[in-house]
Amino acid sequence: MSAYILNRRQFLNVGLAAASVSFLPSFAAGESLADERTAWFRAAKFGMFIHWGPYSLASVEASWPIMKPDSWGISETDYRALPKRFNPTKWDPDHFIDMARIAGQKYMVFTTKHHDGFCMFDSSYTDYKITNTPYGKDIVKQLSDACARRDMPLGFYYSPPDLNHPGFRDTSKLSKDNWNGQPERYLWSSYLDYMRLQLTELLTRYGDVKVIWFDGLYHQEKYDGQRFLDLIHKLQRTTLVNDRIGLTADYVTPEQFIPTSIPTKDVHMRGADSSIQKELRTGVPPAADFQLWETCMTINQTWAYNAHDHNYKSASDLIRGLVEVTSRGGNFLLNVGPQPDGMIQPEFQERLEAIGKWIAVNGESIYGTTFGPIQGEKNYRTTVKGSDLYIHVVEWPLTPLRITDLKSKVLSVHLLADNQPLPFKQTERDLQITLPQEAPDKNVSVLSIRTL
Ligand code: FHN
Repeated sequence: MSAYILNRRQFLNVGLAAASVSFLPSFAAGESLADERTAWFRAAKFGMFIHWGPYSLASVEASWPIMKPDSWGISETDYRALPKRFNPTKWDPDHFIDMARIAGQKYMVFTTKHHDGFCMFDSSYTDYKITNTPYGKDIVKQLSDACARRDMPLGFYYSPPDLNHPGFRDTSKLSKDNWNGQPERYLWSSYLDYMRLQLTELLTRYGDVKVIWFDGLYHQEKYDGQRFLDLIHKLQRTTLVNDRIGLTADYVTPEQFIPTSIPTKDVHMRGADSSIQKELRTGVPPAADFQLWETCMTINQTWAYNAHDHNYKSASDLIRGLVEVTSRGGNFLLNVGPQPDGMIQPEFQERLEAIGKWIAVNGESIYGTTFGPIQGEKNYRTTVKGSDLYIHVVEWPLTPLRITDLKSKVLSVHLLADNQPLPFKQTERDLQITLPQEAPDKNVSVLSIRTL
């Protein structure tokens, strides 16, 4: 496989098939080409997605019950009546920040408005909002104030589809009939103006907004995304924008799947469309081709709180997912759907705590790293940070671990689990690391290889 010279410091990547690696004391691949705007995001790696609204009262998905009513067993009338009894008395934003910190999640993205159009913030442009519920307070303000006070980066999910706005669709009909929106109607421009006003509220009333996480669903060109990208940059230059308003902006967002190789700019990852995998290049791309990305994923199968959905991923699955994502240079946005009382369900808390325990030991191999120079190996993944290479062993081998064509001089190899140095032998051709019989971590055991 061919090697790529990245730039004057020659961060040499070699192809995956040889499973060889040669790297020089260097920077994270791609570092030199990304701007400082994304530096915090690229370092943070692991975030908390929060899907929350009155729909949590009914244990149904956000918005989809009125878009596809057959799947959810609640009428549009009943769904739209839910805000009348939404009163999350146990809601405490500090509890969510604590939970994110325990899990090792370094940023949060919160649903300010999902497709149903209900606003979890006190928008001046609609009555369909949190301050018109028994709860009565601006939940987005409470969360943004707490995040500012505790230095937790916060982004806002904002849905361009808005089933409640008469400019988005003919609201005399049921949502199931026209939930994709009706840009052909004369009222469409009034809806885009409404979006502009609400995005201005979100970017001027709630402090430092780290991300606007659009979720445009289909035919996103109808939203004139560039107009909103310009607005966001005018109001907060450093706010990152994802790829779901019809243009790529800062990063792409594979949903509920992890790309099998490192995403590159020539292959646009279309949100939930995992079929894109076949178009992905294999191997290690030149830094200039690397496409910043973030996989978003649920812990069970529902984005919103759903008491009937017990299809939980194990903590081990989620830790493995974090390793898979970061080994290809991505971020992992793991979702919680809070209960109607404002608490996080115990099954989610258990998993977040387990991930946090793993990260407490192995976090240096995740945070601030980027994709490793070895890709496609069966029993290990790699990340890199400066001149340190991390080997995430996912299947503990019986024989010594062998890495070929390592040009750099290895100074030390040790296990992150117990900081114990491991015996190794380096020749021109390869590096052989003698591993203990048993894997030190039942999930993923990590080696740190320090080089000259
Ligand atoms: O329809 C939404 C869904 O409810 C959820 O918000 C996900 C999260 O990325 N996005 C859309 C489905 O692709």
